[in-house]
Amino acid sequence: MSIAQHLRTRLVVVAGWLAPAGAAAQVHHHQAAPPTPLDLPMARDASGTSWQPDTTPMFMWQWLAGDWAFNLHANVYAGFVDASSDRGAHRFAGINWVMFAARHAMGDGGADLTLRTMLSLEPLTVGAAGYPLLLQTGESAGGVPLHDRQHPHDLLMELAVRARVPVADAAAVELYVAPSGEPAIGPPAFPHRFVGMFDPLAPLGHHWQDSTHISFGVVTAGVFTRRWKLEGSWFNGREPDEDRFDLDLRAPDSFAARLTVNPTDATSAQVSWARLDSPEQLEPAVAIRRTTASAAWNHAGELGVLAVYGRNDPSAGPSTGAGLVEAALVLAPEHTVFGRVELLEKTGHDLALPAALADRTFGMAGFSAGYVYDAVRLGDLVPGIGIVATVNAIGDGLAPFYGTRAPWGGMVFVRIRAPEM
Ligand SMILES: [Cu+2]
Repeated sequence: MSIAQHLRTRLVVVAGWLAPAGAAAQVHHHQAAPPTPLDLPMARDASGTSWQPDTTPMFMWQWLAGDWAFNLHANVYAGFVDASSDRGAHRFAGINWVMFAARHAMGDGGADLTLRTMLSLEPLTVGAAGYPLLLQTGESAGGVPLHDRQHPHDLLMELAVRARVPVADAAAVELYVAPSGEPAIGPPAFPHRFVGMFDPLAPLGHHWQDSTHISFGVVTAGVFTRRWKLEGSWFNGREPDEDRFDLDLRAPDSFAARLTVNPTDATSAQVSWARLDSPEQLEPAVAIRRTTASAAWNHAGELGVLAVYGRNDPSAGPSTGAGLVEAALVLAPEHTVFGRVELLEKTGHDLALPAALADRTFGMAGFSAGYVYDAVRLGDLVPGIGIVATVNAIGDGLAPFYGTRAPWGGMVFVRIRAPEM
């Protein structure tokens, strides 16, 4: 072997040894996003501290600057909402949120720190009385409980700091502190789920499932591996008040616990339990125990399905439950169809029926289908146009208040979102 050949062999061996470090340095030089604890995929991050399947597509703009990664997500709908029946109405409405996150590595061990805020202009574009949505309930306007309207989100939907620190080869801890944020209850909140990227309208059962996604004062601590996470939250359980521009901070009075499991890259499931001490401003003496279970599946970023069941057991009045199955199917980058089925119970009190019916429970169903066309070829900003229609089914007990057993509603809209990464 010549000296040149010998040297070349040595160089190849040395290069082999150096390759991992060299590759990492090169990636660093080209500004990769900071590493995540346990190498968790970024796509798993959903609203608050919740998880979704790793195969869920990420709709966002990302910048890297220094050791920081900045993400901006947006979903902005504007359109005409219509609801039939004696309790229906119609109006133009803007349904929207943007989310900005900055993530930074802490040390060399894979720990990271995330600052995140989520904002909505719905207080201006939906208005205090909300948009028409048949059988919807929850929160209030003018001191009166809202019914058949969806309340606006607050301006400051989230203002949060999250730290994740590996504590062993396969385990890490997480701490989330949020003046406005989401405690560990339920699946990812509806506006941030895969179907929520296409369907602007809120689920009728979200006050049984994930309505706590805007809570003013949340501390969550969790421990996780690559496949499961166990979390506990201590938080202010009071729902947002009618002033949608401020932070409704109160002393934490409520607790939640959640176990999330992602057994495969395409699946995520959770069970959670919460005690909301005094969620309703108009009924401060009533506490609610909430139990939820959900499972999500996303096939290759093209088909997403989520099922959730939530149950409220109040300290006064009957217990009620709400089930939901929703799905979105991306037929081609431009064409998406979606649907949602809800089966649930609400009380006469929820629906603001006459006092004699307050403690009576009414069954109801909602069947929604929709389509969105996205102009994906335009690049960095994806405008779209879409439609969603819902038919509800109600029983003889409720029909007199609606004048029909099958009230319907829907929305035609334009929509702007971030491109898929
Ligand atoms: Cu709500």
